[in-house]
Formats: sequence, C-alpha cells, structure tokens
Amino acid sequence: MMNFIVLTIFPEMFKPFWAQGIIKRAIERNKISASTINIRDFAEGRHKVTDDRPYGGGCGMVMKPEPLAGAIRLAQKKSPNSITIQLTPQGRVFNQKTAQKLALYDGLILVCGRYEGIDERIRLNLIDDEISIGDYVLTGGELASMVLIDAVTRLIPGTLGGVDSAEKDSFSDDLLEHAQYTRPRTFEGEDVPEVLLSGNHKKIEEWKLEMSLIRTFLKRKDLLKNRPLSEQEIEILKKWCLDIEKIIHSKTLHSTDALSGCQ
Ligand code: 4H7
Repeated sequence: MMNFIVLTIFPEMFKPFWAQGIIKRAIERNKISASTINIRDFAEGRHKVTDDRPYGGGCGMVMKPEPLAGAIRLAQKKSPNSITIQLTPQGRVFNQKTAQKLALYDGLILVCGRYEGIDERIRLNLIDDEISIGDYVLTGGELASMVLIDAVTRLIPGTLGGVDSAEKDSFSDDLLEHAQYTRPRTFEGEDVPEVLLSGNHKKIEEWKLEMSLIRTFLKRKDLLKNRPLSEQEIEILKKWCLDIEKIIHSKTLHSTDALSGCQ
C-alpha cells in the first residue's frame, strides 16, 4: 500500500481531495493511505508562527526551519521507507515516467512550501528530492502535491477499476489518445465515424492507432521525435504521406496556369 503524507500549513485543502473519485476509492480499498501533518502544530509559542523575515533582507517571508524539521521528522518516523519530496519550481519537471517511478515506493512524504519558500538547511538535510509540476508559479506546493498524488495513485494496480488499465494511456506509450465517442449516434448533425459502428475489431484497432498517431503528429510532434515506430505505424504514416502527395501532385501538374493567374 502506498502511504502519502502531506506536510502543509493548509491541511483543510486536502479534505475534499481525499473524499472524491478514484482517490477516495483507493483509500477505501486500502490501495493508498493518505494523511496530512499540519506544520503549524510544530511551531512554538502562543501564535504558532511558521514564517520569518529573510536574512540579508528582501521582500516576503521564509518558512522557519524548526516547525518544518519537526513535521518532516515525525512523518519519516511514521513512514520510514518513504522518500521525502519538496514541490518547488526548482525541481525536475514532473512527467509520466517520474509518476511511474514514484508509484514503486512504499510512501511519499510531500513537503508543501508557502511564502517565498523554505529555509535552505531543510532542503539540504531533510529533503530527498525536488519536483516541479511545470514551469509556472503557484502560491504554495499544495496543488502541486495533489497533481502528483493523483498521477501516482492511478498507476497503483487496482485503483482504476475495470480491466481498462493505465497502460493504454496517453504518454505511457508516448502517443496521444484517439478521439472518443459515445451515444447518440448523431449529435447536432455530427455522426460517429462509421468504422466504430462496424463491429470489425481489427479495423477499429487500426483506426484507433491511426487517429492516435496523426493526432500526436498534429498536436505534439515532439513526442514522435523521441519514439521508435512500429512497422504498422510506419505504414500508416506512409499512407498519409501518399494521400498528401497525390493532392499536391494534382495541383502542381494541372493547375499551374490557374495558380499563376491567382496573384
Ligand atoms: C517551495 C519553494 C511548486 C514551494 C518555493 C510550488 C510552483 C510549483 C513554493 C515556492 C510553487 C511547481 C514561493 C515559489 C513563492 C514561487 C513566488 C510554492 N510554485 N514558491 N514564489 N511548479 N510555489 O511545481
């Protein structure tokens, strides 16, 4: 069972997150356990202060090391085989491969920074890894943690339900998903592609692969560049190439006069 422990000054943010959909079901079925530790509980004094002014000046505040250290050490004691990760724009950018690697751990301790970030000595001594969910700035690591937990949870066997597994997803094979259709057969004048109604499973699988490939080519060429192509995939792309060449050919051979007359 995967054990997620989130360290945050806003544990309330996670209550609705644990209580819906696949995450909720994964908890109920003991595929994951999920808890938060309030960093503020480890702060001293009547006001339970978790931030302080930065040495050297500058605007904003920094998360004080003592409450963070207390929270991280408790989490590590509770879950000794876990890895401790900070969500930060300075981390390696999260992707499906990272999600797959993280899904193999016994537990993830996720440290959510607020203010201008955390004291460097915490990062050096208590954090194992730093992850960013993308090149943009958030006000805290909480939403980034939720993204990571969501992506990792659905990779744990038995969490998705049904025979349909995460193996056929976009990105697990570096192809985007084909278009999806459900009833009705005609919606606002648009029909479902005939082949999907044909009952010919071989043809349907060919269509799905073709649509995945061509969508990936149109929307995310970069994904195709770093990916080998199967014999069948090469044939599909060649067919598109030929169709395009036929169109070009018909224009250039027979309509040069028409074209030169255009301008
Ligand atoms: C840790 C350190 C993650 C957490 C610094 C977190 C984007 C991501 C945060 C910061 C995050 C991501 C402090 C960086 C405030 C930005 C203006 C919280 N933002 N902050 N700075 N891409 N913010 O995964």
